[in-house]
Amino acid sequence: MNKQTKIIIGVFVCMGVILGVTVYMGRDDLAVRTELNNDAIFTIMEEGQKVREYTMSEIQAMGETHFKANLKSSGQAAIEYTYQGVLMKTILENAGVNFEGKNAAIVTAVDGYVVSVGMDKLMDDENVYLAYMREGELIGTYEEGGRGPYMMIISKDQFSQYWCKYAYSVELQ
Ligand SMILES: Nc1nc2c(c(=O)[nH]1)N[C@H]1C(S)=C(S)[C@@H](COP(=O)(O)O)O[C@H]1N2
Ligand SMILES: [Mo]
Repeated sequence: MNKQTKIIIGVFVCMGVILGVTVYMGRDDLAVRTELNNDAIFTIMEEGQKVREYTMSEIQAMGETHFKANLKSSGQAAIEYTYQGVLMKTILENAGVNFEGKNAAIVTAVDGYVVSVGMDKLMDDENVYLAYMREGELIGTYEEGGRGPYMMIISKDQFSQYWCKYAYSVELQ
């Protein structure tokens, strides 16, 4: 084997090792990301107290639906996306909170954004959802540059300013 052949083989071996390491690390990342998303907690409050905490698979099991909604970011045309999530009222009912005499659902986000959704909208069978997937992909955490892991969507709204990205809790008031 001459020197040139040895160098060429050496280069290929190095490339193979680098590729292997990259793929291995990428797979690790994906596992961690999937776990972080599934571990993502959504909290139900009542009278200022935590009453339930749900993981993504617990929420999913309550009755996942596909629905369409128009995302209208400022300065851009509306885009219709298909989302996956569960009706917000279903989650509240599952937690067993009291709906009587309540006027609105208050949804709170990690960036301090707070949205109030009136009972008429909340009780609609096809309007207010807690979503975690868009076009078949996880919405993603704030840290990942996503809009979730949970996002409250008012699908019948023409504009999306009253949606709540990075939503972490809900309470009836
Ligand atoms: N937590 C949180 N939710 C939010 C906002 C926000 O700043 N923080 N902005 C609102 C606005 S103005 C819009 S248009 C939609 C979509 O925001 P995006 O354009 O950043 O996707 O999210 C809404 N929900
Ligand atoms: Mo907006």
